Amino acid sequence: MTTLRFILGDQLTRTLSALADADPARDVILMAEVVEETTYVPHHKQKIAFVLSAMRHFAQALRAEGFTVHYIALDDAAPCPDFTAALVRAIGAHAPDRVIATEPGEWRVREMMTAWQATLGLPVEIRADDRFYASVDDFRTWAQGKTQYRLEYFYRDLRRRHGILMADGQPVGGQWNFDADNRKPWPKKRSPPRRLRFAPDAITTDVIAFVAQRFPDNFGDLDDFGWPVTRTDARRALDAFIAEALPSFGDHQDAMLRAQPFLYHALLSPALNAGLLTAREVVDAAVAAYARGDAPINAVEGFVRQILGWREYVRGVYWVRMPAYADTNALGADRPLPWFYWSGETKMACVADVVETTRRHAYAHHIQRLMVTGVLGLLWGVRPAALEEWYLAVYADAYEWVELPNVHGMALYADGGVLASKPYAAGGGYINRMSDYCRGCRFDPSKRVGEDACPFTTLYWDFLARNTGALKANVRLAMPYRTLATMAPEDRAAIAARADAIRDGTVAV
Ligand code: FAD
Ligand code: DLZ
Ligand code: SF4
Repeated sequence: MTTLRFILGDQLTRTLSALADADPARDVILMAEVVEETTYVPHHKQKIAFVLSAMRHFAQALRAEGFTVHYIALDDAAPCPDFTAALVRAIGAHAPDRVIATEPGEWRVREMMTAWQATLGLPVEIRADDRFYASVDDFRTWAQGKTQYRLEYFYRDLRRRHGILMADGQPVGGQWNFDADNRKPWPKKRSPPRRLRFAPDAITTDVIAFVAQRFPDNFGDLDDFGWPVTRTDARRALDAFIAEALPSFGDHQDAMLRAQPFLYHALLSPALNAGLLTAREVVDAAVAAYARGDAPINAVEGFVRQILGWREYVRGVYWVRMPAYADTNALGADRPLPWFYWSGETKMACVADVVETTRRHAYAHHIQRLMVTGVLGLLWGVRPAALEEWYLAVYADAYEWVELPNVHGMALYADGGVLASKPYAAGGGYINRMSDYCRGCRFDPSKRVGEDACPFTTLYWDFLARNTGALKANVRLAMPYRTLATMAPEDRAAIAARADAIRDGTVAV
């Protein structure tokens, strides 16, 4: 009896459920580079190169174990349009008795998978993706009856359930959350540490050349490609992060520095989301560093919270709320995405830097994604789907299960508060406090009107004014609404006029 096991590009984990009982003597493994996956959004060139190279390396490792791998490459004479066509082709070649797959990371692909059994005419078993601490059913049970979900309680439940950073039923260090210690700006004169990057090997070099030729007009550079594309290199990246960056991860988690995107961040999300690392081994490595006394609690708790907390939480929100989640637009935002998100041509020093970093590395760290390009989209009133497409395209770690809740819920508040208790809206003052961007910018973060007023600051006050109906009752926004109420009508009119001019392009920003 031959079983065909279909492994997708973000399922490159040897312990994946679809491979759990795989037998090299009988089974065939299918992997397919397909047109639809490489084009359903205009992916960054590095994202495509990362996924294809990691897939090719994973196939090579399976073959070395003795498996038959049916690998369809995009540069084959006859590439496949989509996953279903790849499956049809492999079924024709190997006449399997059944197909086994692991549930995918995107609603779009799940719809496709659900149709397979009927269209292919043979049994298709879709197994749960057990690479997460919480199953979708666990999250559903936790979320039952709640109209708003809050990370903190979900995270505490997972800490207790899995005994992570717990001692005698209490959180290690005496508190659940060390966020208050983790908001330090970057210290003057400190240089960021050198970070481990990986030179492309022969497979990656081939893929990079192919991507450059096949996707010449896609956003992004390939020159600085340095992502780990094998499990061995991903483990090296994890070890290097734990040794060199984790101890200071907490302190400067929210800091931003011009032309320095990595700071003490892990740079592990592409490897984690593609399956080269598991969440458990990353969390275990951080907790072990704490146990050895190699990293302080604020760093380790802050890091664990990102993975055991946020990563699990956004996945739960995605699967429990989709497909309706993507269609909500609580603030009625309807503006197109400003062109400078792609071109980087803007006088706003912060935005120009984040777009440039994104272009060079298919990466920006969390606060850059949230408080620069995310908040600007919120304040500008960009239509959620337009900003979501940008985020899904430009980051090497972007799959819809993780991108959508972060953009739709966290950055844009388009879900009306399911994920966040208030919009992350902020004027230029926040960026000025947490970065060195404003020092080299032609705008002044403290000004809301006038030629040199910071667009973030103008748009922030305009955002509050425009959304008074939807937001004024939110107690967490009481203070800014009180300030807004003290502004003279002519000041408010001047803010609204400048905000309109910024959005319409009459004033160049
Ligand atoms: P670190 O800052 O070092 O954090 C460690 C790990 O924690 C990350 O590798 C990641 O796995 C996890 N993590 C941290 N924050 C989050 C979060 N909010 N949601 C889920 N996991 C988290 N992350 C993605 O993996 N893919 C995305 O498409 C994505 N889109 C985002 C869009 C927006 C608007 C925002 C605000 C955040 C987004 N994030 C996304 C979350 C976060 O920005 C990235 O996970 C992080 O920047 C990856 O870099 P790192 O590995 O250096 O992370
Ligand atoms: C992101 C991506 C890209 C660019 N290309 C492929 C591909 O050719 N083949 C493949 O199996 N997966 C690819 N992926 C990842 C898929 O988009 C991802 O597996 C699905 O969206 C499900 O999460
Ligand atoms: Fe960004 Fe405003 Fe600061 Fe310029 S002044 S860097 S636009 S926050």
